Amino acid sequence: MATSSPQSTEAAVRLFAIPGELRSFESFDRGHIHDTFLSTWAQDGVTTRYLHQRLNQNVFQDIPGLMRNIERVTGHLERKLRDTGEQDFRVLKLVPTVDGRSWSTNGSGAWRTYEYIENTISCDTCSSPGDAYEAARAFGRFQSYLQDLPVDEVPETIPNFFSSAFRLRQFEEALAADPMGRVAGVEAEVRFVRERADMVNVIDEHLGKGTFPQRIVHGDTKLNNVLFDRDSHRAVCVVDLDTCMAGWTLYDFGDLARFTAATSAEDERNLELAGMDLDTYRELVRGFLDGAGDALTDTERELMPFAARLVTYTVGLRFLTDHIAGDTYFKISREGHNLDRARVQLRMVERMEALDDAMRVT
Ligand code: GN1
Ligand code: MG
Repeated sequence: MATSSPQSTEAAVRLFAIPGELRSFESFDRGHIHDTFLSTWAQDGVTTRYLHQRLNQNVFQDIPGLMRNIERVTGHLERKLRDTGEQDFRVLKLVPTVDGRSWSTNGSGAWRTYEYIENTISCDTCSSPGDAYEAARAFGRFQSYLQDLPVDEVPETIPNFFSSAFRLRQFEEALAADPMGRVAGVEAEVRFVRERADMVNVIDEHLGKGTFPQRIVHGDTKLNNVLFDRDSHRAVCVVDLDTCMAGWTLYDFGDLARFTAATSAEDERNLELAGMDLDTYRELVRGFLDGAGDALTDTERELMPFAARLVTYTVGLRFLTDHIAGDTYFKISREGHNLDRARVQLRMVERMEALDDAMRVT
């Protein structure tokens, strides 16, 4: 994706109906997919900030569908919180364009804008077990609020996004094509992945049999997708609604464990540091169950440790596939970045296998 110049970024920011005068804008480094910017506006002595994103159209080929989903989800959550009177949880608010739409395009791409939520912080690691609990409860609550929104109203915008079996097929295709000649350098990882290929069908089989239903999930439950109140460290908002669509409940729990219970950064190069922290994992279980309430069936509870392993395996597979395919999907900032990310995930899977008994949810 071409980078956007300051001029085109400014022009994009001005596509939105923001009152006041634009004072400044800066790049705001977030995630592996979109380009994010923060702008500051002044009106009557008050400054207000906004978050703008240039959407990655290589990853999201159906931008109207993506934005329609986000409108539906934020609208539903707003109504829900209004009806229940809960005031400790906030919903992302889209800022309309000057012609009243939720997104727009200019020469540099497709753009959307959110109100920036002040006095909050996002974290890449937990500063206490309480952070893990809070984040998990927030994602659990988020999912439970969406339970009564029919899944066909928030369809997949990236086909098969949550299907591990599909991810394995993409991996095998990349291996066979080997466009960069990188397969020879990842033999151990390929073996590791193939030895565990059986895992990928388990969830699809349950969904097929109807053991548990498809539900609308968040789909990217990294710790840094929760905003914490700066002072109290209570979780106040769940952000990054791009992958909020029809999926399986435990994907959210699994991805939460993958990222938040990790003992290292997602892209750590020293694999000695990679692994999973059991105490953090247990806080995540407790928080997610408290937040999701009775939404989970008994089978889903039993599958929580498996989901953690499967999602970690699947995201590892995606990073490895992208490394082999030539880094066309995830943004990278160094050579071998996707391979480093993949190796951390696979090491975590190994640790989770060893901890399987201890990870059980009783
Ligand atoms: C991507 O860009 P970010 O960090 O929000 C990806 C997720 C992965 C994650 C891995 C649309 O999310 O699925 O789990 O990277 N998002 C998409 O860190 O593919
Ligand atoms: Mg995301």
